[in-house]
Amino acid sequence: MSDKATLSPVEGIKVRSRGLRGTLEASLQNQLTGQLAADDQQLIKFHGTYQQDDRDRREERERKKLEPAYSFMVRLRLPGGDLTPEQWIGMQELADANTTGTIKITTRQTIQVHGVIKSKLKPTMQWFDRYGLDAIAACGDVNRNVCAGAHPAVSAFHEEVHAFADKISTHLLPKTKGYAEIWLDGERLDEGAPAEEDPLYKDVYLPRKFKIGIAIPPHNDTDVFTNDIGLIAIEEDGAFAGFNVAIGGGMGATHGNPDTYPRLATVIGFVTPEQTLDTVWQIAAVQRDFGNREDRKQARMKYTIDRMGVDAFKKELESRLDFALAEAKEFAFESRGDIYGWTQDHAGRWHYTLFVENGLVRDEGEYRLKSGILALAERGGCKLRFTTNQNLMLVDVADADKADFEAILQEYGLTEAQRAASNVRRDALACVAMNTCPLALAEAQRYMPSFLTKVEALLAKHDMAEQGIHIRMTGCPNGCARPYVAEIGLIGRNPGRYNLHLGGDALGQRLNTLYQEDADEGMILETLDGLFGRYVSEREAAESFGDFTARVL
Ligand code: SRM
Ligand code: SF4
Repeated sequence: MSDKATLSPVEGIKVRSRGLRGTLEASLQNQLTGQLAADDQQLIKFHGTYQQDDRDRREERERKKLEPAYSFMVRLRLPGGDLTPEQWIGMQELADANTTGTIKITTRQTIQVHGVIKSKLKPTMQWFDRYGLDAIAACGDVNRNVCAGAHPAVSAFHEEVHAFADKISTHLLPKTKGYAEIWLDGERLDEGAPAEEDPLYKDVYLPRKFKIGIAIPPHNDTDVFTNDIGLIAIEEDGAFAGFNVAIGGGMGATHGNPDTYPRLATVIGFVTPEQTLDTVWQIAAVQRDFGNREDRKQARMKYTIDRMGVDAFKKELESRLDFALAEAKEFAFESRGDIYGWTQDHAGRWHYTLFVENGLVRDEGEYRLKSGILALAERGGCKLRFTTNQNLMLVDVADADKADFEAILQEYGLTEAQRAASNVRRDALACVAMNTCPLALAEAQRYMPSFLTKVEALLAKHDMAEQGIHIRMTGCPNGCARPYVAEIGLIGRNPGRYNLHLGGDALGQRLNTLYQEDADEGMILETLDGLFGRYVSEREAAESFGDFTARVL
C-alpha cells in the first residue's frame, strides 16, 4: 500500500466522501457561484457529470470581471447503447429544456449533453430517472459505460453477447445510495453513519477510470483492444461459447511524458459465459489493489500490468478466482466501421444504421437530423442503439414497418446526407474538444468536417474518392476518439496544430506511430497528398492505406 502522504489528492477525496456524497448537496445549493467546491468537482464525475466552462467566452468573462461561464456536461450510463423510442423523446425534450439543445453521441455508445447550469443539474438527473435512466458511474474512477458490438446482423448469437454489456455494468455498479440521495431525494444516510459496504470499490474506488468493451468477431466496431478489459465473443459449433479476455488497453498519453503511452490489450485466456462476471470483477479488484494511487498519470491498469508483467497479473487474478482461465481461442476480425443503411439479421429483422457526423445530433438547414430522429422515435416500432463510431441505429424493425421508416429518413434529408457522405467521412471520428473540454489543445469536432472536405479533394485528385481510410482527430493526446488505432491519427498539440500519426491498421489491431509533429493544416495536407500518390502507385493488392504506410515509412 502507498504511503498516505504521497497519495494523489483525489484518493483522499474518495475516502472522505462517504459513498460519493461529499459536500455535493451543499455545493449544489450555493447560489453565489455557478461552480462546485473543489472536492465536489472531482466527486461529481462519479455521478456522470463534469463541471466545465465555455472556453470561447473565457476572455470576455475575464474582461468583465465575471467568473467563467460555468455549466455541466452530463453523460448517461447506457450499457450496450440501447434506448427505447420513448426514452429518446424524453431526452430530446430534456435537451431542449436544460442544455445547449445538441445531443452528442459519444465514442462509448452513449449520449451526453452540455451546458446544464448548476440549478438545472438535479432536475436533469430527475428527468433521466423518470425515463428509467441514470448517470451513475458514467464517469469517475469506477467501471464506466460498458460497450458492445452494435450490429445484430453480424452474428446469430449477437443478442446473447450484447446482453452482457448490461449484466457487467450492473455487476460492477458502486453500491452507494448517494446518487439516489443527492439527485432523487432518496432515503438519507443517518448523520455520522458509515456509507454502504462495497466489496469491490470499498471506500477507495479504483485508482483511475476503468473501461470494458465487447466485440463480436468478425466485427471490431468497439475497438476492443483499447479497453482495460476487452471481451471477444467466441463461437463454437455455431453457438456462443464464451469470451477471450484481453487486459490492459488504453489510449491516453501526455505530450512530452514518455512514461505515458497508448497500449493495446493483451489476450490472457478464455472464460465461459458463467465465468465472465467473476472474471471482470476480479480483474477490477486486482487493479484496485495494485494500481498506482500516487501518480494519476500512471494509474490506468495498462501501467499496472506493464509494471507487474502480464504473467504476474494473471497469476494474481487466478489466485482470486476458483478456476484458471482456459487457453485463448482462435478468432479473426474483418471489419471495424459501421455497416450503414439497412441490414437484415438471422431472424429476418431489419436494422438501419444512420450516419451522424461526429455524433452531433442537431438540425442544420435542410439536414434536419434531430427533428428526423424525433419523428422516427415518435413512429415507434424499433429500438434506438448508439454505436461506438458515434452513430445511431434503428434496431428490430419489422418488415411491414420498413417503408414508413424509409419515408421519414427521406423526408428529413437523412438518406440523402448519408448517401452523399464519402467513405472517409463516414468512418471518421472526432472528439468534443473545443469549446467545452478543458483539456483541449486544438479543435476536433468543430474542425473535422472542413478538414475532411480537403482530404476528400485530395483523394479525388488521386482517383481514390471511394477509398475507405479510418481518420480520427482529437484535441489533445488523451485519445477520446481512439486516434492511436486510426490509419491516420491527428492529435491536437497547439491551436491549429496536430501530431500526425500513421500506420495503424484498418481493424484496430495495431497502434500507429508519430510521423509528423506539431503540423498545421497545410503541412498535413501536403504530407497526405504525397502519401496518397505513393499509395496509388506502390500499394500491394488489397493493401489498406494503414498497412501501406506501416510498410513503407
Ligand atoms: Fe474521454 C477525459 C470526452 C471517450 C480518454 N473525455 C475526457 C473529458 C471528460 C475531459 C475532462 O476530463 O475534463 C472529455 C469531456 C469533453 C466534453 O466537453 O464533453 C472527454 N471521452 C470524451 C467523449 C465524449 C469523446 C467523444 O467525442 O465521444 C467520449 C465519452 C465516452 C463515454 O461515453 O464514456 C470519450 N475518452 C474516451 C475514450 C475512448 C474510449 O473509451 O473508447 C478514451 C480513450 C480510451 C482510454 O480511456 O484510454 C478517453 N478521456 C480520456 C482521457 C485519458 C485517460 C488516460 O488514461 O490518460 C481523459 C483525461 C483523463 O482521464 O484524465 C479523458
Ligand atoms: Fe478533450 Fe482531449 Fe478527450 Fe478531446 S481527446 S475530448 S480534447 S480530453
